[in-house]
Amino acid sequence: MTLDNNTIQQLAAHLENAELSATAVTKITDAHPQLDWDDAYAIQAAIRARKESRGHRIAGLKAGLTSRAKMKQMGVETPVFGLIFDYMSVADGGEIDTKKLIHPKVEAEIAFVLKKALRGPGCHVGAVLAATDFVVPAVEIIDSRYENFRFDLASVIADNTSASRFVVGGVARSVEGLDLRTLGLVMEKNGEIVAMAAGAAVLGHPAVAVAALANHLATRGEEIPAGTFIMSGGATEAIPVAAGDAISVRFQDLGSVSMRFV
Ligand code: 0L1
Ligand code: MG
Repeated sequence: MTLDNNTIQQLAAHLENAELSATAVTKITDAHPQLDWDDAYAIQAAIRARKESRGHRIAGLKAGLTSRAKMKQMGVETPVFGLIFDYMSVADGGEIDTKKLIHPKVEAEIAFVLKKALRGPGCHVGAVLAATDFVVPAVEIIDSRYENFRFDLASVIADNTSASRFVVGGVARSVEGLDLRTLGLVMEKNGEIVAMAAGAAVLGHPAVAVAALANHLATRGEEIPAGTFIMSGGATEAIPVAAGDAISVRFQDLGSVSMRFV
């Protein structure tokens, strides 16, 4: 860690205010070039504490930057992990108010719900599948608080990995008999296909992203508790959306997820 607690709290307030007022800011490493990943996760934890002190609750966890397409799009090489809060949930087929967001993008993701806790180190695909209650199709709406989505990994971790909204739809399915690597998905924006992928786009198997999250939490002495909802990361690149757009994603074997931006 390179930052003192006062600076961590100030940066958490700065980034959370940017989120809540839908105002873009410059990446925080411009003013704090020495900021490391421990500082960044400490800022993320301080944002969590701010939200919980106002009565919000964690709704799940997320892995981000887990597909080649996303890594290439953002010019990075490593997954990141973030927090999903209750107020970010939008019903399937629901409306998302773009006035509350800066520059939203959508990502199609396979989400896991655990029936058993997962603890690293050494967590792997087999352990994740054995601990999974069911998978569901989801769309994450990311909204980096940084101008023009211009950031480095430390800045984006501190910004809670751009978490903004999420929509769960389709059907919940046990992983038994499902091959999550070959499970295909097609995203349409206003009726036109804008992205296609298979589950293997996420680190070879979406359960690898969940294992990576468990192994990341183990370095902090934490686990993923039973019952946790986890978004495994966008299989495609992120697609920009604006008021008037309708998004629908069809997932093989899992049904579809849709939403409108107003
Ligand atoms: O969920 C994600 O993959 C987003 C990670 C943060 C980077 C971004 O805003 O694109
Ligand atoms: Mg995502």
